[in-house]
Amino acid sequence: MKSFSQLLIGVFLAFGIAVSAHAQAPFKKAEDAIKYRQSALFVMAQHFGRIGPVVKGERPYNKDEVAKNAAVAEQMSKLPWDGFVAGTDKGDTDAKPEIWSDAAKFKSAAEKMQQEMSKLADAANGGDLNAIKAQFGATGKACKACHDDFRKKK
Ligand code: ASC
Repeated sequence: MKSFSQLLIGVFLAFGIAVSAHAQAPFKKAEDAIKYRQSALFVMAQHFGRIGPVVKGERPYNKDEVAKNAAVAEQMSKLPWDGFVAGTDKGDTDAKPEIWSDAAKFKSAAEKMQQEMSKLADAANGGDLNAIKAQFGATGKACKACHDDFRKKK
């Protein structure tokens, strides 16, 4: 049977682990949160951007290629948001303070972009180039809308 002091040590250990996990969850440093969200958005933009020449007719349409790019972009679209940790409008970032002061609007803009990116992935899987073209435009609008309101102009 465990002694009271052993139980007490157990409780303190569990609490200590919970506290340290919280301190690290999900980022150890503000810079990591900024780098994380920028990285996800960068990879997303790379794969979204690769579909651009196809919808403009500058590159032959290949269904698998577009579907793969759209799938990666869709996955990436889900990631940046927990990187917008409170207080990380300082440092190496173009994030506007409105992200935090108008959080509901930012959330809905972020959700809109994810929905449009998912619709693009669906269209890409469908294989109808005209539908892909239309949805590529709609998705780009959602990217831009969020930048207009929440990203500092360079
Ligand atoms: C892109 C990209 C964006 C959006 C935006 C759409 O390819 O990198 O941020 O499209 O420019 O207006």
